[in-house]
Amino acid sequence: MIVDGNTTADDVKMFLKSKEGAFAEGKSVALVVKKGALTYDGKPAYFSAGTMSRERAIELIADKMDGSVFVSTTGKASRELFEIREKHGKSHKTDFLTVGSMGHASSIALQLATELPERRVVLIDGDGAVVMHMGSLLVAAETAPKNLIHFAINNGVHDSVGGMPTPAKQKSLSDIAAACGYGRVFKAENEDELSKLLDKLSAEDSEALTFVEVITTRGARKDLGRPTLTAKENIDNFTAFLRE
Ligand SMILES: Cc1ncc(C[n+]2csc(CCOP(=O)(O)OP(=O)(O)O)c2C)c(N)n1
Repeated sequence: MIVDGNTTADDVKMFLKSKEGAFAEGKSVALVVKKGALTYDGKPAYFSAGTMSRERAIELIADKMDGSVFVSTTGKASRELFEIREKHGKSHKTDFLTVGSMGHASSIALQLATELPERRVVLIDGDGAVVMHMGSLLVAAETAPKNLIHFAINNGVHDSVGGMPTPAKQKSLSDIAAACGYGRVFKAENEDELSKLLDKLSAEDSEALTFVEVITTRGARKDLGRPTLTAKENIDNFTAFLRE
């Protein structure tokens, strides 16, 4: 069934009723929902105390942590990192963009940091992604590679897919990371704080697994594009870079 702006709740109910036989036989039934078919009159409660955009935060992290191995989370964060590299004339080979598997960037970065103790691994995560696989925080804290810096961009929403609030709104991810056992935890609420913290982190040899919660605004540039390299090209270039 195709659901569009003219479909009523009764149409859907009747359709599902007509498929009871198929359900009883264990068959699959599909409802395809057209863009714009669903509306919502309620007002979500947003939290965003931030003044800096996610893209600016990622630009600062990419710039000041230059020379690191990067892993970025699913969605617009990875698209922004890709465009930042283009803008700065930098190679994409240092960056693993986690396509599709939201929440897994942290486990990918953890394993990389464990396997590559001589390299600094920078993880750019999202609050929705942290919430989705929060157990990974405990695993990371137990493994505790001191060459991993876990940045969690907290805009309070699933920005990449329409901006629905995440359960992380008004919760402190940095407090949660500390409670999970991360060795060092920071929170940057604006560009100045992030910039100063990055200067400190980039200049030192880290002694502990580090978590940085970065508070940002919601939303992205209207003209944000998509990576022009395929996921296969990304992984091929990235693995070649790791072997260098
Ligand atoms: C397992 C899985 N569930 C859902 C999605 C769809 N999805 C892609 S990005 C995203 C939102 C990510 O939210 P957050 O981590 O807060 O980052 P933001 O988009 O706010 O930068 C969702 C739900 C997905 N790719 N994979």
